[in-house]
Amino acid sequence: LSFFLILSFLLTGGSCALFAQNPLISGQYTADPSVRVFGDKVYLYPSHDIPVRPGKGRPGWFCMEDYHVFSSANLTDWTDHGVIVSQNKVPWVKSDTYSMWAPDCIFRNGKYYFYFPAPPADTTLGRGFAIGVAVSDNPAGPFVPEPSPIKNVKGIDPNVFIDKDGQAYLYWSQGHIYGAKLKENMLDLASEPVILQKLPEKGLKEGPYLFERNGIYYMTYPHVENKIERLEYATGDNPLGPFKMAGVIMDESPDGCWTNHHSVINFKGQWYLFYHHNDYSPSFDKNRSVRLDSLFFNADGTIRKVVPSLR
Ligand code: FUB
Repeated sequence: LSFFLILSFLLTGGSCALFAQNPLISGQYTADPSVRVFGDKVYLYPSHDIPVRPGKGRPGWFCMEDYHVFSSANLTDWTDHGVIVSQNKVPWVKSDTYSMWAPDCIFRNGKYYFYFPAPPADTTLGRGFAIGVAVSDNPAGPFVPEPSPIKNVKGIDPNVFIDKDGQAYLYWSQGHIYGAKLKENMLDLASEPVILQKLPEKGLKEGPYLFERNGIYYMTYPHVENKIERLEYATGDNPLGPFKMAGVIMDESPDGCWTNHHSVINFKGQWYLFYHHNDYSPSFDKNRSVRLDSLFFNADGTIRKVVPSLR
């Protein structure tokens, strides 16, 4: 094992992959991994891609009707805790759209808040996606959805960050990446949404994920300029920016999957990047599976590019 670790370390310029069991979950598709450390376990909140069937979803497009949560104490053995939220059990969601896209979850004041985007049934809320919250006493659920989506938020890919001073922020995407402060109740905005400044202007940016390390705020996001998404990051000294483009975390996939979507955690002193690829569905890139690789920083806080580990 140590021979392969040293070889991998040399071949990847230091960003060696410590896990060889990618993709992490078999038996169902998992995408858009939002991963959190709660207590001594890691919780994975992915989207749940399912194959399109007659009457279920739009051919050639993403199809998702619910969310599962998985947990692991060692990043190798994962327990599926089952469905935590489904489209036909959320009062405000248009229940036949199969568009339960990328979620996130966070802990505050004894409760777990699960954020998810979906098209609303109420047409006065406009076309496209709204973002709602479901609340639980336990990271594995049961989660109870709020009756309405968050006011003043239109878009997908919610991400929540709580700063050291206790202020919570919600990020989401709608072409650009938006951010706003959240109230203490974690259910309402506490400030007007702003487009985060100084991220690349051209090309779709989505899937924001913000984390802080040694006083640096890292805004990380998939960015597509030429058909396939690349994971990039920008840094700043404030959770709402302005940010400065700092580099690429993971290059575009060379073999097809046009989306990538990720999250970053520190677990037991090691940093990890969770992301997705269509490993179990090579001919259809909207049936994806979650992957994991170690993430390393340089002394100046820049991130070393991650080379995806192979199965
Ligand atoms: O999973 C559906 C969408 O694909 C997500 O919301 C995006 O981030 C992309 O991964």
